Amino acid sequence: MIRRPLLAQWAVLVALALSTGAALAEPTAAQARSFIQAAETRLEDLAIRAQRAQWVADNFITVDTELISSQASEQLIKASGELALAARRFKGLKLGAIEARKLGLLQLSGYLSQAADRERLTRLLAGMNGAYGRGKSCPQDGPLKPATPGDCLDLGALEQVMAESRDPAALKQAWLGWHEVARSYKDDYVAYTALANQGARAMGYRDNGALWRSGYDMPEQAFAADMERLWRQVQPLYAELLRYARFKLRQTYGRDLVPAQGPIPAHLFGNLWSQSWEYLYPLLRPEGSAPGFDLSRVLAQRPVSPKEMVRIGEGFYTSLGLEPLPPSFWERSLFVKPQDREVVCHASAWNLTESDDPRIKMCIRPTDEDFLTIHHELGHVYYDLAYRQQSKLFRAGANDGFHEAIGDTVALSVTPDYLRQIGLMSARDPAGDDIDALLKQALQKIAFLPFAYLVDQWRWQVYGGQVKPEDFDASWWRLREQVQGVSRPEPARPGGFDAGAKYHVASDTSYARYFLAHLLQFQFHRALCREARQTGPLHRCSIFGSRAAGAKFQAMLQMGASKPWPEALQALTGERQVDGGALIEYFAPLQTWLGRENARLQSLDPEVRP
Ligand code: X8Z
Ligand code: ZN
Repeated sequence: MIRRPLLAQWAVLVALALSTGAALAEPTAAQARSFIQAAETRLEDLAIRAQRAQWVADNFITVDTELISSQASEQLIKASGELALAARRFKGLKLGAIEARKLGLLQLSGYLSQAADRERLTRLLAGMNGAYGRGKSCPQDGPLKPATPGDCLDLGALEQVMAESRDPAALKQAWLGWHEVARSYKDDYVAYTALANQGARAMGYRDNGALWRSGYDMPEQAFAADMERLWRQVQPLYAELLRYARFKLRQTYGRDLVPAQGPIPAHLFGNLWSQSWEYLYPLLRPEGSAPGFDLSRVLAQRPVSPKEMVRIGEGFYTSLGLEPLPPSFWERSLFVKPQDREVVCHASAWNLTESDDPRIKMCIRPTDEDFLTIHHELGHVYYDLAYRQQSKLFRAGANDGFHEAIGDTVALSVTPDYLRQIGLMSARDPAGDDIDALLKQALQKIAFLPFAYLVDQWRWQVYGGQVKPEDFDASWWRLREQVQGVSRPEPARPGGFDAGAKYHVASDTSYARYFLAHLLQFQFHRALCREARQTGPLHRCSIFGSRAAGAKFQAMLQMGASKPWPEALQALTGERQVDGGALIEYFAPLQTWLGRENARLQSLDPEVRP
């Protein structure tokens, strides 16, 4: 990235030359090595400071914590930008594979030369993050009108309405209420993306989207093409599921609300973003099937406390031979939503030293959904712990999709058999049949794919300048209608920012990672089941208690980002490409069933075209 003021650029290069005692013009391999070492030390220190400040800001949302956090982030992006720029000096030098990889990783950063720009960027980001965390809807009438006038619903309460209510008016009100929140930070997002682009361009990237796409050990255009290939591979399975959902939603909500063709209103999927449809399960259950096991009911009835839920999650990892979490994890994590202050409840995992201060932050409720999210977050924690012996630049996932896939892989092994083994389910509890279980799983994993695909399709267009601020909503809904098949519950009003109602847009976290993770986790699961000598169908396999699977998993986790990701994938699975084949194999019995069931439902509801 380019354009730090020439003077400052010069100062860095001179400092570098002085520190190594060499001429500026001809950098040597030895200089490159000492540059990398100094860079790692500097980044390590600043990253920990920035994360600690953000931990506090997310746990205590106030004007001051936001400011402190953005200042610490400013120091970090200053350093990473300067180092990215300085790393380019070694281009073309013959180096070992490790040094060359580290120099490449260092350049995956934007560069803003002006302190004022960096400060603005980090302030805007901390502000949006805080606004999202504090976001509320305060209905004055309608079905959600509170008993006490002026009471407001926070994100958790609105999500609960979406999950539990079957009243379309209440669902719509909750949906619209949450989507209003982002309107307040649309201008900030516009200003933020302009600065991020400026930083990316200064490092020679076309825009910040190109910078994001460059983090996958292949040319950025190849990554975009790969995403499209993968979406095409799994799209037919999604289309079958959506078709099935359409028939069933028409039965529940009527033919006026759920059209025979074209997009279905987004507020009917049990989730504010229609990204996971698990709460539709009671409506979509296969007719005549025995109800499956309801983990949420057991967790709430026993009751199992949030901390115990995390302990159970830890128990899965230790059964694979991974280490127990340190005492500090239990002391410092946030498991329960505090009543007396604002926090960012969106679940996250943290590591606040270079090695051994892992934490999670979650507002845990006793639900199946949160139980699985705990496994997801612990996946991040165990990845962090596994690669702690690596040097700073390699202390990361093989790519960000890997990081998101680890815990989900483990959660795929949370089967009825496993729940019986640990006593959460009794021998008498019905396990439900396979189709029932697969449908439940598909409502999370398959329903998620188009959403996970489109979030960054949209952001790449924003960063690329193809989508202008005045078209944010129109372009967002074009994609959601085309890819996901869902529509806005009512026409957008000018100045809205529906994409910003998603945490990852407000916090500028890339989302392609989750799309990759949803394919990778099935590849990992298939390989680990093989390792655990499980020969049955993939959806019944649990690797619980398999040291062999654990060792194989751990071997990949320990690699961190030290090798291009295809090597990490190969170490675990023998494959070198992300591929939807394992997911398709997992859901094969359901796909066959959906085909038959959709044909049957179509004969009952012929308005819906084949
Ligand atoms: O954000 C998350 C995790 C934290 S990395 C809870 N997820 C995505 C989301 O909530 O939108 C997990 C699945 C997708
Ligand atoms: Zn995650």
